[in-house]
Amino acid sequence: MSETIILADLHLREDAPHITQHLLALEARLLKADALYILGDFVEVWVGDDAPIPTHIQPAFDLLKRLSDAGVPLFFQHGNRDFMIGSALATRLGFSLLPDVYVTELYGHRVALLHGDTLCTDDLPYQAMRRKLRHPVVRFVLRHLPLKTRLNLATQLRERSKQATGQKTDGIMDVNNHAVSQTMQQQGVNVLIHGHTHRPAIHQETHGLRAVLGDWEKGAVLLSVQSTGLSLERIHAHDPQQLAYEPWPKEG
Ligand SMILES: [Mn+2]
Repeated sequence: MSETIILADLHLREDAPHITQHLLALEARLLKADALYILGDFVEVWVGDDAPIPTHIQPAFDLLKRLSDAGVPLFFQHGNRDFMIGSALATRLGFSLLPDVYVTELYGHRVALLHGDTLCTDDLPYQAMRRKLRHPVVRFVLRHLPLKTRLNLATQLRERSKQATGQKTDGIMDVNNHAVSQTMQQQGVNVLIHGHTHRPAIHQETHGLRAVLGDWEKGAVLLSVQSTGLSLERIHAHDPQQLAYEPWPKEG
């Protein structure tokens, strides 16, 4: 079986070695994949390619390097946690950095890939902060701050985000239906794949399918894209469980 594997939201971090293990357990399957796409928030925090990689997540990066060395095409999209991942790391590990919205053709079907935070338009304070942090001038300044300052800033931002998230309703933190329709129409696709919300599912939308990845707390969550359709799976201790399956929508 030929498949392209898509994942997101591992939130790899020093105090969660089990997540690194979920990824390492997938190595044999990933080596056989046509390509691997990571749709952001691969790591919980990233303050720059010059920062030391924590011991417990280093093996995850070593795995990416082994995959690219073996010739598996690797693609990476920024999430809100790891938007500081840069071309230095991309070169070191052998992955391509994709733009925030990326349209590609998989097995003859056009699909749009994105992290997903830009679809959560009901969360106005988040969107305002995102615009500030992603501004080219701000990013330039951030990149040139001393490592220690960047680490302190990252801790503060995470604390603020945790507090804010606790006060928001479920609906506000999910995608906005209008933003989904608009993105699918603008990109001319009937399949949209994203992460960020940690609500794994495949939805039937007005313009086609929306596949949502999940976090990795209870096992690896991946979308296997095949010539026949899309399979959303959770894999824990080598035991795969299919969460959802949909054939490709008819081209219309
Ligand atoms: Mn996210």
